[in-house]
Amino acid sequence: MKTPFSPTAAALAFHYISIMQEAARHRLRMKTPFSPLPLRSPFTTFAHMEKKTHKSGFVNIVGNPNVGKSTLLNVLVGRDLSIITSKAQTTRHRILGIVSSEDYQIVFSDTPGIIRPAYKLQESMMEFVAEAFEDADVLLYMVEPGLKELKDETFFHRIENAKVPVLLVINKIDTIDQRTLEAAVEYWQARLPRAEVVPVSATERFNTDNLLERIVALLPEGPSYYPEDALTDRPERFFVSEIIRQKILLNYRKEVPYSVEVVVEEFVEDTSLIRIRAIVYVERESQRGILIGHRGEALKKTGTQARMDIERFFGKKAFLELVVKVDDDWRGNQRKLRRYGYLH
Ligand SMILES: Nc1nc2c(ncn2[C@@H]2O[C@H](COP(=O)(O)OP(=O)(O)OP(=O)(O)O)[C@@H](O)[C@H]2O)c(=O)[nH]1
Ligand SMILES: [Mg+2]
Repeated sequence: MKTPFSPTAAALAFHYISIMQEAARHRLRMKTPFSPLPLRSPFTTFAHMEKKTHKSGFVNIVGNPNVGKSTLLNVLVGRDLSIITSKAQTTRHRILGIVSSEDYQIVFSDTPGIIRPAYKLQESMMEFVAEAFEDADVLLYMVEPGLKELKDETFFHRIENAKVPVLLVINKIDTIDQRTLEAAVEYWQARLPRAEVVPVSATERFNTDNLLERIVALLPEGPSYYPEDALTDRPERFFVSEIIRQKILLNYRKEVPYSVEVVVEEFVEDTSLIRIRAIVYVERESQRGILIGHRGEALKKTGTQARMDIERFFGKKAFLELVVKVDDDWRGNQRKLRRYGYLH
């Protein structure tokens, strides 16, 4: 069942009840592969021959760290393009996810969570966010329950004064009750009166179909930017390095994962196997030791986990070699950041 979108707080709260009642059925449905794209009919009908307007545009997801931006991108695109962890600052790049149908093409952008930069890498990350403000046709400003404001006021002003439609997406509504949701909706409607408030749960896929419908309604008319079968702008190596970095974020603590950059040196694919050699750069010798661990066990575990995800991602067996090297202070060095693709 589809929950009709309504921008008013009372109606949203009402629909929220029915959303929650649909939860069990929804979860069942999600056991089948998720496809956000309308399936094409193999038959030509007159309806297909009618001249319809085509819509297209950039829909850029911005917000605080850890609110679920990458989770939403993956749900809307229907593929795990962006890595997800419970740690803040998981995403470091702007990552495109493209959804095409006969009537529209949406180019979604996942972006790093907005922070006050403390070092050059974070400055570059905030540049990617700034670019996402520049070229958006629709802005998705994502928040989570708890009403945390953006760390950077200038970004908030840009949302307030945006010339394009803003959808204020309250994510993680599975974690709150109805009264809290109502209060959150009222708060955000008062705080950003020009934005449309859309509560969702990305992990539970509550209301994400309606969000997609709203996005399509707000898209400008225009031709596709990318070929219809394009899924992203990133090469295969990027996804390999991100999967490895995700396992490092999950397996190591404190500053270690944030000091890591992964470079895929070799990616050779034949009919049955992908051979990958990746270098994991850290900033100091002590971090190298931590990464490798006692008798290399920590690195081995990370490598195995990464290989399994790489195999799932590409649908093929993989051989993964990980090498750890030190690259002093790379996060604060302009030249090195350029080499790693953080500067244009
Ligand atoms: N309960 C709940 N958790 C969610 C939901 N969406 C995302 N999460 C969790 O929130 C955490 C952060 O998710 P991400 O998608 O990595 O968040 P992000 O905004 O991309 O984070 P950064 O890249 O660090 O800015 C993960 O543990 C997700 O599983 C949701 O709808 N409900
Ligand atoms: Mg992210």
